[in-house]
Amino acid sequence: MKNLGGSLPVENVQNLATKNLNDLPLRYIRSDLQLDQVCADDSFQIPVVDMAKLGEQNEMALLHTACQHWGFFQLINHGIEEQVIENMKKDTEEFFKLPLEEKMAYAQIPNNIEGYGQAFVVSQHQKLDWADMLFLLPQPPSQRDFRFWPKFPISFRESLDKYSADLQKVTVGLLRVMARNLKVDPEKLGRMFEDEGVQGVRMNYYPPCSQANKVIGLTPHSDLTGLTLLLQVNEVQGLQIKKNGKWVPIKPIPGALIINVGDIIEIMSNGEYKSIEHRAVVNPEKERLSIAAFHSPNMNTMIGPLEDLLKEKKPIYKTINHVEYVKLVLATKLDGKSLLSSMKLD
Ligand SMILES: O=C(O)CCC(=O)C(=O)O
Repeated sequence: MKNLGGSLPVENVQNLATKNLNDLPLRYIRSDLQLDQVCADDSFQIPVVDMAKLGEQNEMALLHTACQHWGFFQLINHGIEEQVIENMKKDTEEFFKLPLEEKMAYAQIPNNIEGYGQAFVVSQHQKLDWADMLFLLPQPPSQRDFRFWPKFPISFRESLDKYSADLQKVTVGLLRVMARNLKVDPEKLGRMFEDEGVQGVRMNYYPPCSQANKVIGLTPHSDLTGLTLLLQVNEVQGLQIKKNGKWVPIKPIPGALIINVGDIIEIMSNGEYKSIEHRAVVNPEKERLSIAAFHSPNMNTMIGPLEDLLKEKKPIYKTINHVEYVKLVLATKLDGKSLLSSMKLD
């Protein structure tokens, strides 16, 4: 993942938020977004899938429809020990509490996607998100770049190592069931994500903002990778997903992981599964933290519809190699589903 592109350095938002400015810098004012089109129906929620029951037909069918119609679901009984999750949450919170100078020791550098800063900034004029993040690539372990891995809190590296490996297993387990639902070879799909599969972990810190209704924590986007496993770190909600033209606020179930289909799985499933736009809004009084783990197949995998699916249907997406795909991702401003459109065949 080195030398394929990076993000431009921008002001630290956590620091900016402490200044309590009356006039926010213009780059954060998001008059370009419709921040208010939020679904008012509280009962409208994403499906809940029980991983312990995925051997049963009913639960498999629930997973299938969740991927087809929502692109999002909450996963309960995923089998990751509570302590592993708690350690990861605690160490992420501790990292963002460090003084700015200490965090800046892990700042992004040119032409590299890892590190502390803001992702997907490709121009000096681009609007910015009200958040900072730390992005690391824990999988495959041979590719780890420890320059960006915090040394403090002292347990951070061990916590991430364990959390990352456990998430990878859950991902592969889910993909095998998805493959059976799609009637493609589960072993083949599983191995693409298991053998040298790529995992990026993004720890998000959204500071409070007194003018929260004018800014956005994370620009609307669909995930450019395969499958995302998201963990809500503290009690403050903020994730919203787009459904029927409205933004639906997600209420995380304690202990559950929020899973979403990314662009690569939409492409591999030849459009059967949907990679859905989502965004994060900011709270006026409280900070919010989340940890998103993005899973992609290994770098030798061709990104395109799975061969098994093309026996009966025509491809609706192009096939390109993974390195080209990553280059395309890094040259693109995070913007709705623009990358997926550029992968569409006419
Ligand atoms: O903070 C959230 O809930 C969403 C995070 C997310 O979508 C991302 O990091 O890509």
